[in-house]
Amino acid sequence: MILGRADGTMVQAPEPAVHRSWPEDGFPHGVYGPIPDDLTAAANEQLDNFAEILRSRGIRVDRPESIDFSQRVSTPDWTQDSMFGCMPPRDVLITVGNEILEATMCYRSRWFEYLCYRPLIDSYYRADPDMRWEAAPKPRLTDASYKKDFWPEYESLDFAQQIARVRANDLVLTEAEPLFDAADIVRFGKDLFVQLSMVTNRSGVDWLRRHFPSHRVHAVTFANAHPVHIDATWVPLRPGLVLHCGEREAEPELVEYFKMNDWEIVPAAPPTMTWDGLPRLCFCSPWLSMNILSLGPDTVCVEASEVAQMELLDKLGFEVIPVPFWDVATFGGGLHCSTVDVHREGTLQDYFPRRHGRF
Ligand code: DAV
Repeated sequence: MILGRADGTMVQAPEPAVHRSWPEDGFPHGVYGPIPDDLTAAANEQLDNFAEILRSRGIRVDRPESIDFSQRVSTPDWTQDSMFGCMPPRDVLITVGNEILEATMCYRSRWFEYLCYRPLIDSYYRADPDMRWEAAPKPRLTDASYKKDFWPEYESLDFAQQIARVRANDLVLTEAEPLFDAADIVRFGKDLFVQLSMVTNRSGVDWLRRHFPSHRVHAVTFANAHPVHIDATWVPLRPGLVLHCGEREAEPELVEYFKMNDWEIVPAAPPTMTWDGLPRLCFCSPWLSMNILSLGPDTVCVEASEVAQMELLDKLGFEVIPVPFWDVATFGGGLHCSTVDVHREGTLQDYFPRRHGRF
């Protein structure tokens, strides 16, 4: 596995795709800078502890290299006043079969994030002559890739109006070029489900469909007003069992596709974490409670204070490994976000022999 690092992570400078505002913590909209040292140290302690837990299970754990994320970066098309960090490798990389693919990303602050992982990818590539190393087309990210003045308009809508926009994928990104984050993709063997979101557009899904011709690539949406990454919404547990954030309703056609292929859809337990209890400067939701890391069909890592979630998984027959992790949320996610599985045992399976509608 690759496991991220908290070092040097920034509240990133404003840019069209990102709206951050934490006035009570010293970061009102427009103010950017390093996340305070005490938060970084607490997150690194939990990350290091997680690394030890994984290693004690015989898993090799590799870590990326932080670079100076406070630096201004530019391409011929734009300049961005800061980068972000390298805690959530899941956003940037996906392993499919013998391939590691670098996602396009759509934040200018994350355009260069792949560099943190290049030393590792390079070492895997040299060690394994069968490995494929791919990078999706680097996007231009000019102003044409973003809807102008999106955020104030979108925030003025009510929930039902926002969900209608989510279902239509009429969000901050335009279709000027393919854009996706790797964490909007979830693998179920031959089927790859890709969430259309604030960071993934239809052109991105189309690119993935053409890139993985031996897989079935499906665009999906959920009733989440701020969709960013699918891994706190629709989480495979083992063949035939998927964990669903019930608050974020799935499309009926997706539900039917799973049911007719004999999958059981289990609603996740309500999080123990509350919106008010989230750590400072956190841009994720309490549903990181279901952002679990699967070590295999019988074993899952779950955040240690998410008792209801652990009990649910225990009842479903899993060995549950509790891992304290909420201090990491500020840096971009939970146990799944912070990891990328580089190598797993097993072969490609088709878990969905029956077709339904567009699936
Ligand atoms: O609250 O749904 C999920 C993961 C972010 N990387 C959320 C965020």
